Amino acid sequence: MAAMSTRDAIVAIATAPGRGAVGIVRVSGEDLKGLVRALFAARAESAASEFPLRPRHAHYLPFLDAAGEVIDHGLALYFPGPHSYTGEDVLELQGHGGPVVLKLLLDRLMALGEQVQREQPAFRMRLARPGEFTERAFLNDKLDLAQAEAVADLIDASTAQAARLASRSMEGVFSREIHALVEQLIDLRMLVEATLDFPEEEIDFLKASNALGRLAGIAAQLEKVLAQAKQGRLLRDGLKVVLVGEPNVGKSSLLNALAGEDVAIVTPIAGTTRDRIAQAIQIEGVPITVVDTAGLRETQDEVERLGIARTWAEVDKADVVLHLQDAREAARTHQTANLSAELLDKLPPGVPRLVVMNKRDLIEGAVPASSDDEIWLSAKRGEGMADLRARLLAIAGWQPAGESGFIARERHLMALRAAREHLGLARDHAEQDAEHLELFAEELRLAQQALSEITGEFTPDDLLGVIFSRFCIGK
Ligand SMILES: Nc1nc2c(ncn2[C@@H]2O[C@H](COP(=O)(O)OP(=O)(O)OP(=O)(O)O)[C@@H](O)[C@H]2O)c(=O)[nH]1
Ligand SMILES: [Mg+2]
Repeated sequence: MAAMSTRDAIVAIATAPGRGAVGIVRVSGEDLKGLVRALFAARAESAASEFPLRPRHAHYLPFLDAAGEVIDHGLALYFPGPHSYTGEDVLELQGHGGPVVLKLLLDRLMALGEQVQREQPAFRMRLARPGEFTERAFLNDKLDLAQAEAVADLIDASTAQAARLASRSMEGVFSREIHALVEQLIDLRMLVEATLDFPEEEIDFLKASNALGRLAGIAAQLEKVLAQAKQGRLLRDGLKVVLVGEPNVGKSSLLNALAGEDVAIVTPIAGTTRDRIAQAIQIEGVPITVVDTAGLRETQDEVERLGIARTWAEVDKADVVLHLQDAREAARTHQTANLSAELLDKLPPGVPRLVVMNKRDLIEGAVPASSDDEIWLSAKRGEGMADLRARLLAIAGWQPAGESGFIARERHLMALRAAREHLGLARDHAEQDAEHLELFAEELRLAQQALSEITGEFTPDDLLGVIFSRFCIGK
């Protein structure tokens, strides 16, 4: 088989698998005129060899198979390049959304592709890889990389807030922040490099041009972008919260309270939960996966032991661990349960742990006040739940940003942090003395390069491959 080329026309079913009211098959290629003519040959004949589809107009037409039988009736849309999603010619067929109909249409298009190839040997058509339409949009400068990623993030968004921020990134809000930083870096670099050509002036350069002041300004702006990017990353990836504790302390009850429905079985029998149960919830638009686990205790029961092993496996992947305890026990002994030591031992370093004193409705006398690392609540009655939600958001570092902000990925945070580091090194060189001007210039260049990775100007091909392969087919 010949290697996949970016010059091949590509085709895919663009709508989700399964049944739906409408299903879309999409084709993109440098020149699809032959394919469009072949598909609507009957219509072209009747209209005296006129091209069958007007650009960007919806045509209601029969889609015919090779024998001239109707596969479906639907809408055909033709977007000649470069005014299309991919920047190439794009053909979209919108038919009825059944898996069989769409497969028939897809097969028909592939067969027509071969027919066109016999007439125009340069033409080749194949099935699209995941994300390949968007990859072409990127390669044809329709979108930069941060925008292309935002397309996938919009599709994958699990809360309305995440979707809104993805949409803003897709419009270029994040990219513009990066461009603004890059432009300032370029200005400063030009100044430095001009000075490097006149070494006798180096000494005065830093002072005269206020290079350090400018650098500080760029660094401050970068901090703001980084802070927003962190919020964007949180909305994209969410937070994994794992509930652990001895049997019967109310972990499953707390999961149900957070989820607002009966997800997990609750009984007074210790050892009720055997397997982990994950439930997606949201708090103020931040997606959170809550994982209920088997209660931790010594046991001879094989099933329960396997469950407990899974509890520890979940703890390993947690962003936050909620350590549940029985409030009565704690109120009586005035100390948190001694399981903490073992838990602390097994916690991956740096994972925040929050003690949750559950069943506070059963304590006699006053309920102790919740603090930053200890929340007193009643999962059963819902008392104190607001404290827990607020605390989880605080641990996540969530700051409601209103309508501003943008979606971001870990990759972007890494690039921003790398840029910040290079700016710091640049400052160190400049502060030492003017002889370090070349090193200063080099760090500015590296900072710029790190930022450009976000928008894709300096992104290696294999990374692009990884990014686009995570898209869905047909996008
Ligand atoms: N009064 C009171 N009872 C509670 C509260 N939370 C849970 N319970 C009760 O405690 C018992 C155990 O609750 P679960 O949620 O099943 O406890 P668990 O920690 O999931 O237990 P395992 O799955 O066995 O590890 C049930 O009878 C619950 O109704 C609470 O806040 N107040
Ligand atoms: Mg349970």
